[in-house]
Amino acid sequence: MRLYLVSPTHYQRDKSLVKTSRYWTSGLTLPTLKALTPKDWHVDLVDELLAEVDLDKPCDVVGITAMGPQIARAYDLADAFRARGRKVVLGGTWVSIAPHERSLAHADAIVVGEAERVWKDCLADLAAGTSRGVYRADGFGHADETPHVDYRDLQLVRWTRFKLSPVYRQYFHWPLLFSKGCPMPCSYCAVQTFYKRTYRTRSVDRVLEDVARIKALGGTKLLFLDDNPIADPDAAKELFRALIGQGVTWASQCPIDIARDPELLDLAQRSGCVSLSIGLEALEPEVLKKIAKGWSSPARYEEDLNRIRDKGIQVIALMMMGLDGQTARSFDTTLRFLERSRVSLVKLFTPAPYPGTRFHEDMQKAGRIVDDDWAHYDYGSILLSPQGMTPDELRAGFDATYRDFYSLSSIARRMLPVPRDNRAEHAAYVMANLKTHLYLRKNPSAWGTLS
Ligand code: B12
Ligand code: SF4
Repeated sequence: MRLYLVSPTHYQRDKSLVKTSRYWTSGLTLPTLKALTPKDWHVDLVDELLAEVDLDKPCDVVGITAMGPQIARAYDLADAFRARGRKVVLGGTWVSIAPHERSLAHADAIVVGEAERVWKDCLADLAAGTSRGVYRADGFGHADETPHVDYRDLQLVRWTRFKLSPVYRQYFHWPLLFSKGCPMPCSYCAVQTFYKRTYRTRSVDRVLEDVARIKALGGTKLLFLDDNPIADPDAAKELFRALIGQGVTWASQCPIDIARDPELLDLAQRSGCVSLSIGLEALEPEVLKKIAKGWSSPARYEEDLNRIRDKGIQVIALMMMGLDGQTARSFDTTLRFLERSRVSLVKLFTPAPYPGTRFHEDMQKAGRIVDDDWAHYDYGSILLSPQGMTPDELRAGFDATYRDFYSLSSIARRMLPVPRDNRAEHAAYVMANLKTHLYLRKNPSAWGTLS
């Protein structure tokens, strides 16, 4: 039997597809699904961000993953494959937490939750010409049940460039997982919804095996795909101690709490942490409370970010604009805060009511969702009617904050003087700032594709 695993890209407003010729990392979804597939299946993989999906690929089953706005493209691809007589399975975060009937209209089966415990049954049924429709993974097994992937299956690595170009070797980050899920309650978050606020860590030995596999391919720059690698601080400390001396550097998403445990932050730095993406979201406590993120205590943000920066760790701040309680003045306050805190990069998000989250439920009840087209659930489309500003003010403030943050004067304010430690990493972030500056000058509303 033949299986074709597809990660779609997403549509731009003119219906063209977002494409790129290189990307700085690669998800683990498709390689993991391949590793979970019985060995008598032949498996092909494709990531549409970089390559073309072959609708006429000879295969029996097509498995399609989807996150965020990819879902619209995933449905179109599913329809196209089914029109050609292929059996289609949809799975992933969006499919799992959004209303299932919407996905079932485009697929022979959907997998809800992690594939680990249901994928083999689903494939066996489809091979036998039957389907239960919804294959629901009940509960979550130990995180070590997630198989090792074959890193040669990563779809977004440019192998020849990796071999030949030292610049590309600095650029590409090798993905791995330490933990799965998050116990925190942020109401807008698809991760805690998908994992039902559970949290599990893989054993340190399993992670070190992945590190060894990556190093064997010549990789030393790691990206933990975790959403919250420090939710169990003792487990995180054990991992960080084990990474010291491995000769790797790493980046991850991480809550701000890492700055509030000196031992944890110190170990993170010593184990090779060079950059953290931190969901700060908003600076006003009452705004954060409304999205169940009051625990993040924004009054401490500046001090926290100083501590992280003092360790030579770059900060990528993730901020939401247009939340209830924010006004047109919030753009300026946010920009000044980001500059004072000398944040290396920022990603702005308009609030996105992902179907299945509590935030979606709240906004739907309040009749505030103004755009129900899932193709628009990207970083910056206006999906909700804002309370403290008009939609035009939100659009203008959002675009201006991006433009001003990546202006040359702001880059100088944030990135100079050059720190004593991790100078190569710092130089890479200066370059990333300059490239974003040029990109935004050519494409002022390019927030949908900034990542
Ligand atoms: C890597 C990543 C990316 C990379 C992907 C690069 C690539 N193409 O390879 C980049 C940076 C491009 C990216 C972009 C975006 N991402 Co993203 N991303 C991730 C991340 C960090 C890891 C994904 C991963 O590899 N996980 C490891 C694998 C093993 O887990 P998994 O994907 O969940 O797969 C398991 C199950 O879900 C299931 N499964 C998944 N797919 C399928 C398919 C089938 C057929 C089956 C049977 C099972 C199945 O089985 C798997 C094994 O258990 C996740 C966070 C996370 N915790 O997963 C977010 C995440 C998936 N991204 C998300 C989002 C929203 C986005 C963006 C919209 C931007 C944004 N606002 O963050 C964009 C949209 C991309 C686009 N082009 O349209 C959300 C999804 C929310 C939702 N409701 O869909 C997540 C959960 C992050 C979050 N904090 O909310 N992302
Ligand atoms: S801390 Fe991050 S991953 Fe955890 S629930 Fe909040 S937003 Fe989601």
